[in-house]
Amino acid sequence: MTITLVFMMVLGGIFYWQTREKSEIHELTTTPSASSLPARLSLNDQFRKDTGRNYADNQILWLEQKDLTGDGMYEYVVGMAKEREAPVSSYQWQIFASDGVRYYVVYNREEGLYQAPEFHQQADINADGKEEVVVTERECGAHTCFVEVFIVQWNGTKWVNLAEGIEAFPGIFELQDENEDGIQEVRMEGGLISSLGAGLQREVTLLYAYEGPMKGYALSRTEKKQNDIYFIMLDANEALRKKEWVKAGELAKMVLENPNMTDSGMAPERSRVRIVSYAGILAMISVVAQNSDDIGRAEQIRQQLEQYREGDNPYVEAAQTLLQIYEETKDVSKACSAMETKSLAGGEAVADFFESYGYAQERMNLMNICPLLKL
Ligand SMILES: [Ca+2]
Ligand SMILES: [Ca+2]
Repeated sequence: MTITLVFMMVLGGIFYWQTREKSEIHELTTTPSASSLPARLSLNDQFRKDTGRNYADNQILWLEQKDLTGDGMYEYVVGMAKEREAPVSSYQWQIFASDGVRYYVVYNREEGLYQAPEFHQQADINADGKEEVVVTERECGAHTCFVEVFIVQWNGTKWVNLAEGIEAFPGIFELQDENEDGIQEVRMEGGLISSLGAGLQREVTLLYAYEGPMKGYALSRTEKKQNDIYFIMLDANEALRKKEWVKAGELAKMVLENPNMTDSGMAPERSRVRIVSYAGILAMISVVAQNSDDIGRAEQIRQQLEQYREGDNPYVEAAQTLLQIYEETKDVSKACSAMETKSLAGGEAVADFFESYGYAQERMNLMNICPLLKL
């Protein structure tokens, strides 16, 4: 790529010199006077002239000029470093519009801006015929940064942020047109706080779709990464609560078949045996919920759990209780409730999956060990 470019520049240079030697050399012998040249202001100079602002070049982080309102007059979008006051710098970004006489600020963001705002694009990203300005702000705490999204447009009456409330940590922001209908969706990837005290976490992707001028961009989907048995177990539990038996069964099976799957390596052996054997229980519930006669398959899973009868793990015993009550009553809710009562009999310390949880760690309420309606 670079080599091609250099080659083309060399070729262009040779061509220029040949042309210049043949025809242009005489015309260029006199230099036009500076006053006869049209004023060629840089964008920064034009901006300063139009707005009457005295921002120094090195204060201006980015500057864009475009007709965002469709009235034939261009607007300015500018990101600036405000006065740098030790030990923190502060920033600002603004939209300037003209009333035909002068330029004035129509949108201003400066409060709490201690990181440089990032300009992404100005285009009609939601295919409503209006231009949007896309900017992200970043706010950082001790361990993590939050990214806030601004998709600002002139809606004909006022300047509005269509992405009001879209914020994520650490927040990788992206626009994408997933279903190729010409309307861009907002994709935020994040979910991880980088401090040890935060505990086991997983990446989460939040997708926001455009839902018209009133609602703007709204959350349409959450994708949670499934790369650790702990989180897959939580998802299997949630699926059972929603009576999604097949999905729950598949997730629980994933844990049983990949008992060492961990993203962080943080789960100690004590936690691992608890997580896997509890997932076995969820698999058993899923089996009999789908087919009340399939006690044989449930028993197979229970036997498989015997290998996790270690230390004080209560879930192998609980699986046995579940199956025993189920065989007696043929009622999965009853069996599930009885199991919960038994595995929780000794309190949280008995049923907990981790000896300690991080402050940002997803957790299941221990009252939901039985994910079915309690009887
Ligand atoms: Ca305009
Ligand atoms: Ca638009």
